[in-house]
Amino acid sequence: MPKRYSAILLALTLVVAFAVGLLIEPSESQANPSTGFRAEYFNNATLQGTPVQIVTDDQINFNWGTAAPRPGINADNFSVRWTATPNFAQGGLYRFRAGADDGIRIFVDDQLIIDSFIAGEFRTFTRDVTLAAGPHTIRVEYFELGNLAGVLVEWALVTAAGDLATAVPSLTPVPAGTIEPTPLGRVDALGARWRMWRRAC
Ligand SMILES: [Ca+2]
Ligand SMILES: [Ca+2]
Repeated sequence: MPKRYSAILLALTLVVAFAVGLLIEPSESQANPSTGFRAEYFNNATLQGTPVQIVTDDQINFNWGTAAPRPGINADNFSVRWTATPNFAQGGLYRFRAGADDGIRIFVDDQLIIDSFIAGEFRTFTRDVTLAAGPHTIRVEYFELGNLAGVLVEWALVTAAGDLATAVPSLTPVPAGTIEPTPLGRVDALGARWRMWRRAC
């Protein structure tokens, strides 16, 4: 093939590759609904009774160590129910990822999609769910029995090309003065598992 045609072919290939690249560009994570999550905190591990506090959490991304999640909430034996109804602008396959110490279960439109509402060290879960465009209610129930506590939930659209949209929420800021110092080794242990998980996903 003459050199000139090779150059044109290469240029065309690059243009097409660029256009395809634009099409499969990861969409933004929806781990952070614009309205945040309604968060109900209970001073028992079973979501029983009236919540002690109802607040808005921007994200579900907490690494509490051995500290209490909020002033007035137990460091052990507490539970939280987060609810949000974000609008999914695009229908398709969504990948939900979660990690928790201790127990977690996640409902999408009242359908249980991740179920590990049992005591245990930090562990991770992934579940793919097909969602039509429009609002869907996400409900996350979590409990902490003792020792370390942390929870992370995020989801992202799996694109047509099979790529997973990047879903890396930043750490939710913790109000100053609400978290007591935590033994470093314990935090590091949870943090290391956290980082391993983030790399693995
Ligand atoms: Ca604890
Ligand atoms: Ca725990």
